[in-house]
Amino acid sequence: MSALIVTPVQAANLVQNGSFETANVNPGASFIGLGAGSTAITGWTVSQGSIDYIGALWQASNGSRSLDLSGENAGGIKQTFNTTVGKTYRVTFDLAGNPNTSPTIKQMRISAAGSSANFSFDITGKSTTNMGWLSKSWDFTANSTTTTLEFISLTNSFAGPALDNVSVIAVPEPSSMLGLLSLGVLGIGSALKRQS
Ligand SMILES: [Ca+2]
Repeated sequence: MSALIVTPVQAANLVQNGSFETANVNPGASFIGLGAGSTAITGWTVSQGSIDYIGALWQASNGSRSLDLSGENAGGIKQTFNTTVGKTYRVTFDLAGNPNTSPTIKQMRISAAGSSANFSFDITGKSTTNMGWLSKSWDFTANSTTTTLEFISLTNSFAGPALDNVSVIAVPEPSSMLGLLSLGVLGIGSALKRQS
């Protein structure tokens, strides 16, 4: 066989501070409420209402800090990063819900580049030490050289969807996937030729 070694390339996370670990405030063992316009969490802006920046109040999915997207009402958070027009990007994030208070079903919306999707989380059986974090993903196609990714709560209370561990990576284009596929076919073809 030919010595074609394909090294997996770790795609760069386009979002900074996606785990919400860095900020100029410290939620410590509890939490801190942040209102619309706040940029206290590095790289992120509170986009509407208010959110709670959660410290050791409950178990984060990654690191030691996470968010409740409903602070005193339905809040939101956003970040803008560079993108390539026409390219598809995959957002992954971890979703749970404030387990302390109703409603039982927490709802949120993710949006970028003019499209959006809704997600929900059921806190039944969950607690601050058993949050039940779920990994979610959603794809969008960029229509500008910069894209704003936003997560908003659709739960208008003080106990909403919990968010952590956000990343955005460029999805490999179909053409490059085809390229890899044809390389594989060529490899098999030449291997067969050598056998015969
Ligand atoms: Ca975190």
